[in-house]
Amino acid sequence: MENQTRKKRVFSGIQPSGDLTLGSYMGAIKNWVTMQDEYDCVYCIVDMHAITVRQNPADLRRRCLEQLAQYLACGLDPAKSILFVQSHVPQHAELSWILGCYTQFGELSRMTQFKQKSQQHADNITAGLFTYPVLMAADILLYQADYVPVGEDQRQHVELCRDIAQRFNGVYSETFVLPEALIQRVDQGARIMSLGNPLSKMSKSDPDGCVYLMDPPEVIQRKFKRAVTDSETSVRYDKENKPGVSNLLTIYCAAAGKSLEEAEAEFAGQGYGVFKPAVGEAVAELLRPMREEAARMMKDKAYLEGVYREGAQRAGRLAQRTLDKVHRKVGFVAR
Ligand code: ATP
Ligand code: LTN
Repeated sequence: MENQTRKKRVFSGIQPSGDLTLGSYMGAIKNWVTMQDEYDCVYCIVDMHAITVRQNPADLRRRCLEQLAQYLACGLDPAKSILFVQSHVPQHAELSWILGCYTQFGELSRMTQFKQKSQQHADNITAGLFTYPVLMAADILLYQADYVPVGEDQRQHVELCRDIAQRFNGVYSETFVLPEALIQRVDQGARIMSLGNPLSKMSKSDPDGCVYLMDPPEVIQRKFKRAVTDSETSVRYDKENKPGVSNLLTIYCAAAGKSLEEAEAEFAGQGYGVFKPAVGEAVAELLRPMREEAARMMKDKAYLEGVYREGAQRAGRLAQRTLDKVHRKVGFVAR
């Protein structure tokens, strides 16, 4: 009965490893907001994932709170969804240990993000960085999530999570729901590229080429005017030969709610001198209300505390149910 009436569950999270970017908004958060009405959503600030690379403690603490304010300003609503901080719910770490015993070394070695991050942080390749995807699997499986809305870069981690869940279910019996990654359409921001280097992903830990949700309009305009394009003049989508312009078109479409055809028609015959400021303007207008609302929220620390405390309590109850089940299955003595 419970299963028939239960809404599908959604889980996702973002690391407070830097300020939120236009990439994380278009690739993930925008989807999270619209899913709230139809699904039972759980959204997390994954601070335990953030420490897989070295963080300054004061910055990490500040960014966690700012990220919550920005989640709320983007339209995540604590009356509809559970919003919480990962380290406040210890079941994540507990399940992660157990799942690590059902994950192969070889599987983790193949993860693209691990390979990239261990190159970027060659002097500090920790066990945490290596087992990062196991903790992510625990995040998702604790809540029996059906869907995981993420950007394209996270598809591989969700696939691994499914494999781990399937393996565990196979060894014991049906324990975990098998989650599915939900990825935006490409022209709506599945993968926003850096403005400085359109061949690499816009990433919050790489400030060059990043637009932050909290950037004021003049900064946004400056960043778009400087965006790398090509030596032609025509505004058309061609990812192979015109990666910079194609990325700007994607951003424009996602920000202004237009299709690629509409956008190409709008800028037909116009050069980049018209196109780039128009993209900047669309993005500045999209972000303006969020920036203002987040700044207001940051002044009300008591409200933010109330939101994350209540979120942790609700999340903890759901998580414990799954963890109890897992303890029984693996053969731990009941406490
Ligand atoms: P870091 O630089 O610390 O790795 P990041 O900027 O890549 O961080 P994440 O915290 O890894 O951001 O990602 C948050 C969410 O936003 C994830 O679902 C991710 O897939 C998505 N996302 C991040 N960057 C982009 C992007 N450039 N385009 C589309 N989606 C993105
Ligand atoms: N690995 C993700 C962040 C993340 C996540 C999750 C996303 C941690 N746990 C659970 C979805 C579901 C990233 O780097 N963006």
